Amino acid sequence: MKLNPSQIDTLQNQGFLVLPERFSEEEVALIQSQMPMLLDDHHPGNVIEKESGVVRTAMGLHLRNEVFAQLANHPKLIEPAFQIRPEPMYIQQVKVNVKAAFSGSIWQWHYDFATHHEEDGVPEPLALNLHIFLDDVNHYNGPLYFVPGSHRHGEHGAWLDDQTTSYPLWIVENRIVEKLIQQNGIQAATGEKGTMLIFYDTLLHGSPNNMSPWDRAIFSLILNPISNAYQKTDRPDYKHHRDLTPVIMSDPDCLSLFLHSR
Ligand SMILES: O=C(O)CCC(=O)C(=O)O
Repeated sequence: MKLNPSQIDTLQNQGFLVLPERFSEEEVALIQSQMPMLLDDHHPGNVIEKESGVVRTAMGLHLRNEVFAQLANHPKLIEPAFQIRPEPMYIQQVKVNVKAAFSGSIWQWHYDFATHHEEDGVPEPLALNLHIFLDDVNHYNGPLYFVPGSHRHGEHGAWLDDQTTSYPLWIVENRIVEKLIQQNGIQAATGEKGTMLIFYDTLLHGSPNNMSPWDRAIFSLILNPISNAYQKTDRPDYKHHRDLTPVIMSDPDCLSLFLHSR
């Protein structure tokens, strides 16, 4: 489950890495099967879309559900994370960005560190974002757009947009985005369900509305070195968990128990 040298190279050069067929169909089906009850449970970690009223993102999931508790320690996610950052890390955030058919809305151009730094006082851009596609992601159902190599430009200048969507986000001005895209291009991260994505904290990214008839749910785990922990606790725990217990890698079969009991 380790990354090979060429995958590490790609990650370092592009700032992101796509790993197809990382999770099996059965594992994805198990994860997906947990979603209806989580989306229905009126938890404050469920953030509702401004326009449509459907859930935009469901957060704090490892504390709300046993399958997600196991998934957040899964070696397919954790082993490459330790390869990239060989030091104790804590679970900063665990969510599913739902982006439902016809109604899931935009994530503006941003890089995650702006929010982590401004809102939570994280000192350095060392957090890793680890995704799993829970649906097939194509060019039409709101894939993430990345600007390859933009993580090497450091911080891009950001401001807090609490108007465009229901989720306040530190975003990057269009003129800076334009310059970076002219220099580096733009790439959509697409792939079949079960695909994994890893990206760095200063990588410029965003995603468009989902106007298609296809749902596009993506699981996201953010890990941050304990030595680089938050210094502010203004946001709720589900947006940046306070628990600094080091994440440990669970058994590769950690989801099997649930698979066999279905
Ligand atoms: O789910 C998406 O489309 C984008 C999410 C994102 O950019 C983020 O969580 O930082």
